Amino acid sequence: MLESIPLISGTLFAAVFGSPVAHGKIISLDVSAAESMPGVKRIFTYKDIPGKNQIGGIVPDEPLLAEDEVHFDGMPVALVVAETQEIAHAAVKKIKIDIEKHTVITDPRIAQANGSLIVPPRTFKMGDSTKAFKDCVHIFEGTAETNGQEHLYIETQGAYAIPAENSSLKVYSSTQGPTAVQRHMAAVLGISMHRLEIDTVRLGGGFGGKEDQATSWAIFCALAAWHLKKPVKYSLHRMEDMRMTGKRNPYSSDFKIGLNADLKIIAYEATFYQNAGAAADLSPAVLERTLFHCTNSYFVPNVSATAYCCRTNLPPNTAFRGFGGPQGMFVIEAAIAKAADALGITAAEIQQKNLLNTGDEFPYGQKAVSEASACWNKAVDLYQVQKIKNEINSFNATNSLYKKGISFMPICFGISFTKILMNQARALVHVYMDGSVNVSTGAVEMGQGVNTKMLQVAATIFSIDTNKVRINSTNTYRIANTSPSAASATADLNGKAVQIACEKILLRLKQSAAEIFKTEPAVIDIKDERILVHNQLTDMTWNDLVIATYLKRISLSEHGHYATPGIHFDNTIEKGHPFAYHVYGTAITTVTVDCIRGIYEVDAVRLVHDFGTTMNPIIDRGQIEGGLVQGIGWMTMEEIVYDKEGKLRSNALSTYKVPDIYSVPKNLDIHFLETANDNLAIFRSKAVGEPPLMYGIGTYFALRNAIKAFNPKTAIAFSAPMTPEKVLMGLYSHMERAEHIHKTSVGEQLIPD
Ligand code: LUZ
Ligand code: MOS
Repeated sequence: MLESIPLISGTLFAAVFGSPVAHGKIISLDVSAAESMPGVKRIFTYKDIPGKNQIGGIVPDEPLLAEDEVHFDGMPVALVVAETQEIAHAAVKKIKIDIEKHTVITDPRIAQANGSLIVPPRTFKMGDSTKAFKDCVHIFEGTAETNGQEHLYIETQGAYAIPAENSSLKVYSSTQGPTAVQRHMAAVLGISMHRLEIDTVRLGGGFGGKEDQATSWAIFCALAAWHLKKPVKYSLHRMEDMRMTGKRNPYSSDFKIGLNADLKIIAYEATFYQNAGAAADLSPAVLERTLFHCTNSYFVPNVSATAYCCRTNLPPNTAFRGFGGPQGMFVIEAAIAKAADALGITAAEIQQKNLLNTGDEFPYGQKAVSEASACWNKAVDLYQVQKIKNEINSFNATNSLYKKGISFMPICFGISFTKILMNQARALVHVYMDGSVNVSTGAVEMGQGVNTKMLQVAATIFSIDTNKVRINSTNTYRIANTSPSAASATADLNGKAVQIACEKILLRLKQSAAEIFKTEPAVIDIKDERILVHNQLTDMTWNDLVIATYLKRISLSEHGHYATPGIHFDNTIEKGHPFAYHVYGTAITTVTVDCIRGIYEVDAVRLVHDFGTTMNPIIDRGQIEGGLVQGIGWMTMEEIVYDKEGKLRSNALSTYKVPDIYSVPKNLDIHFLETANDNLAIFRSKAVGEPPLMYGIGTYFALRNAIKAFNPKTAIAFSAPMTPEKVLMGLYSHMERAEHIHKTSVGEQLIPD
């Protein structure tokens, strides 16, 4: 987005000096050499902050600029402002700092053992798991690990701050949450929010990485612009962005699962150690969603799940598509896989028997309106699963260097911000006298297509051509107190606000037409820009009615407000009805593993997804495709590596592998399960942003099954991502298999088709 905003001449450029040490006490900071470089305008430290040096959203534990301690490698210490971006970066290298090093903790379990928690632990409980385990025939315990994930939005973090009239600022920010930027900027500058116009045109991707973490970069620009009275821009270099910003929270977890003789899961216990990094950021909320989704798509009558938000010396980890949900789901899928291994059956047998039914209770008290079995059964029939299984079995029986694996991945994701108050949105709709319509909402377009959906809502309510509607940038002067575009809920919340505003204007237009036709508003309709009376076409068009209404001095503008009804949650008892509805689906994944090299391909992902009644199949399909591939990346190749000193080793795209076109499943089938249940989705078109990421978990378990086909005794740990290195180790954890390879006969099919 920043690239599309023309630069004002005289614009200065910023760059941050980040701590070279992950934990320590600052003894001295010397910026003199940097400050005297030609082209450097000024260097700012925390001492230059007019208001509060604090940007923590949930917990006030995050200074904008370090004062006397540093808590992660790359933590901002000073801000350089220069005539060019190159000079700013060169000056950063001339800053000298002396730090007394303290112990660096990167492991959440060590942090927890040291009592280093950001918020007190939370426990979700239903039934009595301790008692229920006594009735279980089969009990299995284990651990599971999921690593972090780099957001890798194509557009890095950045902002452009421009001094405006009367001690105010206009700040273009690549943020999912313009209000979060405005609120923290006001506090740091010590001014009121009404002086800060944050404007967001569209982002080159967010994925959660700009829900909270866009704020600091916008404030850096604003701080410099405020002091220097000049426009200041900062678009991070990719390596700055990777080093200084937080990622998906890694988790280390323990599980215990108990089944009865019929393979019903009777009891489940889990302990989640969340690696939050050096500050709270959104981690306490992410932690909560892990608990909400700890039983995924299954009904378990006795559950006890505890989660620890552990402070470590990594950059503060944050929201990432799924927001802790995927981390929780991976653990119960690992528990089921472990049980299936021990019982000599497929995980699918256990999964299928335990799918949620309508009326079943989640551990947090809400009752399910479930499409879990509908999605699963449809997938089994539509994709002829028995045939796929037979093909895999015969392939595996006749190939020893390649093995195939299959998995099922049912998903269930709750739609609404888990913080009830965030489930509100507003829209401002103007109908101009020429019949064109301008819509502003709190929704931020970041490639997910929300602006197109907002446009569809307005055009549908008015029954006018979409060319008549324009969606504005997201701007804090037009729409106030917005929730971030997050939680898959943006189209629902803002779409409903657009709907409310448009319906109010529509009613006035109908009243106006009724006066003209000397009848009742109830018999007036607008269809395809024509006015109907008693379902009879008239000569009057949309444009005629608009101008006639304006001439009667009737308002053609409206501000709509929507707050999701019926949701509540009491966190003193951890029970309530926090979600407007749930989204369901099932993915069937098949993979082929090269058993010499450890590399693999995803042959096919065939899924059935609960869209409700989609309002835009092209956008929704795009969300499924993107989410799935992003989930496959998280589960297979994307490996974040911090060393013991807390330094990011996977700090560029040469050392951090993300999915490319070759990682996309060779075959991708998406079936739209159309469900017509009344729900709180906009036009009953269910939220689609985050849920598909979790289908990627299926790839992990399909790979594990392929490894088992080669080496049934493999001791492979539940540790994602399943990189080719881990696959190789899994394949050869028993050396007798090497002999098997030598026996491969000439002429055997080496390359699968
Ligand atoms: N952000 C947030 C989210 O602040 N609260 C949530 O519940 C949430 N869920 C998913 C993604 N982002
Ligand atoms: Mo998000 S993880 O919906 O910002």
